[in-house]
Amino acid sequence: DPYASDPPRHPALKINSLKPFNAEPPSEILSENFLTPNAFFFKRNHLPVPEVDPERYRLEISGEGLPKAVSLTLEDLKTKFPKHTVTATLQCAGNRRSEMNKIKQVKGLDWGIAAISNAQWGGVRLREVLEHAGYRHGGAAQHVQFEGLDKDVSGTPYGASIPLRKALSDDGDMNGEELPRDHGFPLRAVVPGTVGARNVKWLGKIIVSAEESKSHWQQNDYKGFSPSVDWDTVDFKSAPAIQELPIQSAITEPRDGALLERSGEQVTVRGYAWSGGGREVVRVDVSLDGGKTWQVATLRSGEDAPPLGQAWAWKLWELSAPFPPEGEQLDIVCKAVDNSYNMQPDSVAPIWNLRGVLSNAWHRVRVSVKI
Ligand code: MTE
Ligand code: MO
Repeated sequence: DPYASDPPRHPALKINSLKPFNAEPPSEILSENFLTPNAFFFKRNHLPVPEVDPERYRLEISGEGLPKAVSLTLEDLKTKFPKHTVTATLQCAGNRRSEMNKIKQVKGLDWGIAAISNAQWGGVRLREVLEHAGYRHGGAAQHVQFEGLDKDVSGTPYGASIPLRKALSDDGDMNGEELPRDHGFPLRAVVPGTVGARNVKWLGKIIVSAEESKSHWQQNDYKGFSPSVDWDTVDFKSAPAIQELPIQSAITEPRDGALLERSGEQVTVRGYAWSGGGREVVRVDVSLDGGKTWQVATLRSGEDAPPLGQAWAWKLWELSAPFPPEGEQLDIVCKAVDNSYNMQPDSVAPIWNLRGVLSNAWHRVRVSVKI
């Protein structure tokens, strides 16, 4: 069993697939912590978790614009470069796929609303590593390809790439703890504002290139299509690889189907909101009546206001309001707005796509109210 040496995991995680291991935390955990504790951070593995000996680990860097291939040890990375930290939210392209599945079957893991988490990552800047390796601008280089140390049965590693100009940072710790095995020990690429899939874990190779990664996940997966495209007509070459993700928000509390006590109290709704590409969430609207009337939620960001275009971390939000005077049901809805005034679409069907990615419609939960 190639998965026999996978690490132990927290029993509270909701498992979507055991081998490879894919799991999300209970949604309340997300809104309880600005920084998601590592044990609860969602886990998305395509392959077995590799066992990497930190003593023998090497990061190999090569390609376009580099005078020669360079190989760095963990010690090199820790001693030759300044340490940087960045708080960045990671979201899988397939977060909330289960809502698309309800419209029409899609292919992929049936994620709920918690294939998203937030961490403070500590490590070295990719740009500084490339400069150390002697990278010179001006050639044909357009992309930075990443290769993981996790391999399928044919020996093909997980791979992805990002545009060269996005090449910002890669990292060695997570929330101040050693990077856990599930999250890429000993080194992963952290690409703030960019879809989870490009944040390559167990990073073994960096290749500066005129071309995108040739990997299956860059070329024939993680792309968006029209609702009219099906598996007979899909042409993966016709769509760009997902990099930045669209504006997103969801309700973490109460849960769909919950029973709330009226007892003269207020109803409290909590959730998360985040946008890709460093765009900052500036507002979250919440409705208790299915979208007829709206109230503005309070945003709780864990940090000082980020510089323009560098809002990498999510915002948690909360709305406390009196129960509507009548009714035994609340139809709670949320939608977020980012600083480009991008907003979420109101329903799932018009954004449905065969891979179930980019699922960011208004999030709705229906709860019962006990008189
Ligand atoms: N990197 C490697 N080497 N192998 C993988 O399977 N999965 C990707 C990305 N990096 C993956 C990888 C995907 S699709 C996502 S969403 C994120 O890692 C998940 O990161 P996490 O498990 O730390 O939450
Ligand atoms: Mo993902």
